[in-house]
Amino acid sequence: MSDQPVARLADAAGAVAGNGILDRRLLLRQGLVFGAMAWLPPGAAAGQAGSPRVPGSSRPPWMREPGREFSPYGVPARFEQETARFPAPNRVQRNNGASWTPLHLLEGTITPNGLHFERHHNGVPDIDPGGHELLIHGLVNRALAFSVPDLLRYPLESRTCFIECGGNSNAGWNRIPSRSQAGFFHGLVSNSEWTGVPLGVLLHEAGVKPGAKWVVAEGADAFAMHVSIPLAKLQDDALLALYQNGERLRPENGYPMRLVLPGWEGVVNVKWMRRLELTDQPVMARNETARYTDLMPDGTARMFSFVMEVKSLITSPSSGMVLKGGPGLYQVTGLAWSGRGRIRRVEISADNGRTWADAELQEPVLPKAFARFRIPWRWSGAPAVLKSRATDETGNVQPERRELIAQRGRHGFYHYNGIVNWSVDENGVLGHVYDEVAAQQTGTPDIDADWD
Ligand SMILES: Nc1nc2c(c(=O)[nH]1)N[C@H]1C(S)=C(S)[C@@H](COP(=O)(O)O)O[C@H]1N2
Ligand SMILES: [Mo]
Repeated sequence: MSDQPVARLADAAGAVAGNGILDRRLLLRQGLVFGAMAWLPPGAAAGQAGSPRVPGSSRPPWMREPGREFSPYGVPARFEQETARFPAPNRVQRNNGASWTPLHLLEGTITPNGLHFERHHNGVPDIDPGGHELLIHGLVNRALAFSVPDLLRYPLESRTCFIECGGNSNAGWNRIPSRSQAGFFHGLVSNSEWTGVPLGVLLHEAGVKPGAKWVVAEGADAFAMHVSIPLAKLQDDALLALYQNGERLRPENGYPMRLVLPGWEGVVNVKWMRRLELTDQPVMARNETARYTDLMPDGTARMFSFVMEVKSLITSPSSGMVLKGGPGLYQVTGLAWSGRGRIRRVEISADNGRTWADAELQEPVLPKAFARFRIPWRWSGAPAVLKSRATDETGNVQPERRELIAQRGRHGFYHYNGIVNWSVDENGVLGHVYDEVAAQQTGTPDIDADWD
């Protein structure tokens, strides 16, 4: 490493937690040299270690002939093929399953549409919007049907929020730490700007009858997926989304229309929406009884646990990566989100939770949406354990895995939001570890990686 002078500067600026965690404000100053990616402080003399090579007389091939022509719809660079979803169909029925967002390969906070995670119970329907309508009926003054052109006449609104499957990260319940990369362990969550008609507007138009408390939402897929949703949520901040990050919804994510219920578990964000029936009680569908309930330590099952609790994940460096530059400065970055509102704080530890320091949160920090955090870290070359811990604006703090297990027992399957530990060995290789090997004593069988 050629960053000795800079490393001394950082030392002088002061570590703020054990094992090399540095003040987040150093990110805002210029002059830090991170790992292998060197950039020069302004005004630094050329020829210094780490300075960019001055382009010479030999031009690369792409400068010697005109580039290719325009294209109607862009695709990623051919060198980025590995930035892809990780699909895992069900062993029994191939159209049932999920594909994970490669969170560890992405930056910023918005998930590109082609990489939004997928969870289908019976495949992606090929819906012709010309032959599709949404029906609102049941306890309403007048039943209404809306085609796509009907809906597009309403004033549209946008909300940036995450959608997270209740089964996301459920390998965290296993006795043996998952070896998957961060996104393929925690990537049943994605974050988009959704645009559509606020549900409250459509319900108002239909006229809600007294006594209506629930709405049964049904999709137009071959599973006819349906769930019960409290009416109040639909009147609060729910959208009937038609657009995703500026373009019409992708078929995988609900084309031509889907429910978006900010902060609530994936399953109630019904895709390919065809029917909303207002009722006085829940319908007790498969996906709110046999699935998406939480077996508690006392043997009872928690139902209708809609809100996705506060959570965070270091996306880089993370499991499977290598600190290629050897000992020196690195940027620790990741995502935090909460179904209860804004992320207030993300703390980072490099010494397995003994000491913590606040990471920088990238503005704007939106409610019920991904927040990006960053902090500089000087890796000494010795083994380390990196953790991130998020707190939301309601004061809820992401629990350690052992705290989550103490609360919820060992029969959990959904709603895993425990703190994640990435280990770093003396070769700079990142892995996943649990704090306590003791959790192995219970004799509970491992959960197979699964989605419902
Ligand atoms: N109609 C329908 N809606 C559905 C599903 C489905 O299989 N059919 N899966 C649900 C589940 S379990 C999740 S986690 C989310 C996933 O949304 P996505 O595929 O856009 O990521 O959609 C929900 N809505
Ligand atoms: Mo889900």
